Amino acid sequence: MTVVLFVDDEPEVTEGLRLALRHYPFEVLTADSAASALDILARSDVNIVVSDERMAGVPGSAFLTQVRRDFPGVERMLLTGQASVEATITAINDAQVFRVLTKPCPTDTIVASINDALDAQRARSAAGASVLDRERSQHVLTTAIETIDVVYQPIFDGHLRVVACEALMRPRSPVLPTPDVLIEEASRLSAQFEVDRHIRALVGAELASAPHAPDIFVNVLPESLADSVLTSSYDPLAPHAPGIVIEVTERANLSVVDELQDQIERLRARGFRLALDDLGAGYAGLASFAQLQPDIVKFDLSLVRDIDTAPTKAKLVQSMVKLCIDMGITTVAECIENEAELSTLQGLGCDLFQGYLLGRPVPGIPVAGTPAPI
Ligand code: G
Ligand code: MN
Repeated sequence: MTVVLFVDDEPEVTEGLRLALRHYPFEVLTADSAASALDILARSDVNIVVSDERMAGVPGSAFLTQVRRDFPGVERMLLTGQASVEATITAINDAQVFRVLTKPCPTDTIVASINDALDAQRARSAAGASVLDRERSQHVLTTAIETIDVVYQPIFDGHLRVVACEALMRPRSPVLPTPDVLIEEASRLSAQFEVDRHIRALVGAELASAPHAPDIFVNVLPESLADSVLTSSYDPLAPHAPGIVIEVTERANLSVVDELQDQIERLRARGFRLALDDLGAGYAGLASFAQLQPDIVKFDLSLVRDIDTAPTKAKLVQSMVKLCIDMGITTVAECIENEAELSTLQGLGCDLFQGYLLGRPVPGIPVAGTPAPI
């Protein structure tokens, strides 16, 4: 229950208020001086103090200033017959009262003012809590991002030699332990840039000491496509751009990216190539295809799995391979797990191959030209 403390040196006034509010859901406390009011505040959980100005001893505005300092969670209002300008200024500037009311004050006005003050109090504490919560979450996320390791999965050409690899993040955070949960949390906090910049920094640092590096495919979240750092000369991957393929998943809704076409042009101008990841996963597929105009497409696991025994998948891949040949686009089949899938995909004319059959993601950039272990 809301507790309201009325402070007035005339007992008729506080009794009148107690009577007026008896049918409202407020617990009414009264005090006849600032001193006894402070005593009550120290002992009870009061939500709102409503004080007279002219009282023997301490004036109401000075008393409310003290309340603000000593009991900052308690809302304050002044209820006065003759407020001087000075008293009102003190009440507003120093006591930061929620409202100044004049006597005689209709019960409705008092009740409405109490309710408004309570609403304001709740809104403030919710905002305070959410700022705190946000800061805490952001700290957890930043700490988790710092734990990220990057591993590299080799990608092979038709002769099964390494021509590229995909950089994949592996968070080591106990709180955000997988890429999916880490990305979800980053999205909730609109911190996708932070994740992707960190990964690019790790890849850039690793590339600086990898003289025989193949091309590197780096996943970026769709929101990060809009990151101006990505297209700047100081991005950690900028010096390596001709050897970098930026992967954007087909699952992405690219409409979240403002000025997508301009940004894509900037990426290309820097020398990056673009890959459409997870094609066939059944999301925005062809729309993303048209928007991104990729240099490379990667066929999703759902198309690759059991393609040797699934004629419809084989037909789909075959026609997409044909389309990609027509458009000068390189095709990659990913998530290949057995030789039957591999030989079917080779037969259908895919250009490049990736999957556990040929190589798992491991630390360190592989050397270009390394043969597959099969
Ligand atoms: O969406 P994207 O293609 O970027 O996801 C790559 C993920 O797929 C990585 O987490 C990687 O470890 C996983 N992956 C790589 N090769 C295989 C595979 O052969 N089978 C399966 N199931 N997953 C794979
Ligand atoms: Mn990928």
